[in-house]
Amino acid sequence: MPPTVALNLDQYDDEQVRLMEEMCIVIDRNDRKIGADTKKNCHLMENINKGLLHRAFSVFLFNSENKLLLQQRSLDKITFPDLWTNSCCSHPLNTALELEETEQWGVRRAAQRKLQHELGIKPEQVPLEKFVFLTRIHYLAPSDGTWGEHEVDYILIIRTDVDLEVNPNEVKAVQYFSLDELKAKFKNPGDWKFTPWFKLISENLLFTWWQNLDNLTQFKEVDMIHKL
Ligand code: DMA
Ligand code: MN
Repeated sequence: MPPTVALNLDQYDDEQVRLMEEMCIVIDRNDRKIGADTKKNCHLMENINKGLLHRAFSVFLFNSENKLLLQQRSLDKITFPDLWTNSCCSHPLNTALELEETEQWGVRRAAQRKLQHELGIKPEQVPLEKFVFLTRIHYLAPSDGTWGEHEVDYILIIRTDVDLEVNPNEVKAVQYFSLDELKAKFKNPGDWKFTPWFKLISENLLFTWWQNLDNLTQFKEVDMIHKL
């Protein structure tokens, strides 16, 4: 066995290193809590390869013209830097408020918290009741040799016009896309690269939801976990 190389975080942004100490919710394949661990441990491929799985959420924010807000992750992000992705993603933390499973209140609170942190959206503009929870997605995706994702990802849709004040430590750029514009961008990405989860969700589920934004409840699968 080769000796384990100590992980050196000095090369990364200080604030992003600090956020690696957040406590994520560790779950089993049925999304039942079995513990808690740091964001850092949850995102090391070494642990993911042993099965470590955590809870996450993905927000798809549409404006009143049915355009989807995309963000480009900042170069400071430790996982998946510089990639284009859905409006906002992160993790509910291991706190009483964000652990609450009834009506997905915990995940909704985490979404509201991170929309403010990453995009400067005031909580009043994204009330908890306004998120539509559709389904959960279980996926695994490496970022580089060291880091990756292995999550059960709660899909939250919200339709509302918001004011943005982007946090440059999190987000490099934002852009709204119509469905046709995004399809065209996927076909002709130029120098754009997309996160694996955004590609997976787009290819499998997103376009159907997008075409039915007025009737989303038919796609609610509260007990389902898609394995993508
Ligand atoms: C993690 O997102 C969640 C998903 C669904 C990939 P992230 O890396 O943007 O989390 P954070 O913003 O907390 O770093
Ligand atoms: Mn994660």
